[in-house]
Amino acid sequence: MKCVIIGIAGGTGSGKSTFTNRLKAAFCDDIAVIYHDNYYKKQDELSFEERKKMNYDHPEAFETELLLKQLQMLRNGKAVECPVYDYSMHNRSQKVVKVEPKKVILVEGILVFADERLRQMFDIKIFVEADADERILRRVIRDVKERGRDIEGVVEQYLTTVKPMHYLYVEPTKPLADVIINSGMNEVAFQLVKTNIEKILETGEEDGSAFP
Ligand code: UZR
Ligand code: MG
Repeated sequence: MKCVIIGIAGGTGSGKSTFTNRLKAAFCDDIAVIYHDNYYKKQDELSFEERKKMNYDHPEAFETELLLKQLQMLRNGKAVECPVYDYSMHNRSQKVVKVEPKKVILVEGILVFADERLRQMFDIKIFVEADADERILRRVIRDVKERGRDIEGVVEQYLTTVKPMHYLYVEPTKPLADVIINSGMNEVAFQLVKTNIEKILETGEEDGSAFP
């Protein structure tokens, strides 16, 4: 089975997970989704306080080798067991999720275009962009509501690592994308990508013709 791997990158809070999750909801079991965040390195040897201070916005924070290996396995038609990350613990959890090989695989994360080997894996590269003020506002709400953080901690993390790393490693990958989407909440962009995936699922081919 020929499979098409679609990379979805973008800054924190740009709406790339929302965009990805909407596609997953639209296609359910017809497509597979993998989140690079789940491949943050295991850090069992560090204390919670030490883990809290780590730089999670650097390409080295991820075990990208494992993701590359698992994408290759999916390409070869084999199911994989993806790790699951626990943000409130700043560590990988004990859980794994089984991901079956599908014709279309979405791979989402802030830094999925920062690694040359990963970039080579993608048949289509989509970058979700949004203004920095919108991204930080969304991030504050999300990290407090869903990731067990307090406002002061989110702001400090944003200013010390998230923002500088964004301009160093995330933003420079934008020109490497095939398509740049203006926010993950963009309905027109969503419909365009959805239509393209429908076409791939029908024909099994990706010739780029569904994109303007
Ligand atoms: P998205 N992250 C944490 O805050 N703690 C962790 O243990 C692991 C990751 C954050 C990470 C990055 N940054 O900005 C964000 N920090 O998760 C990526 N600091 O996730 O794209 O959903 O915002
Ligand atoms: Mg996300």
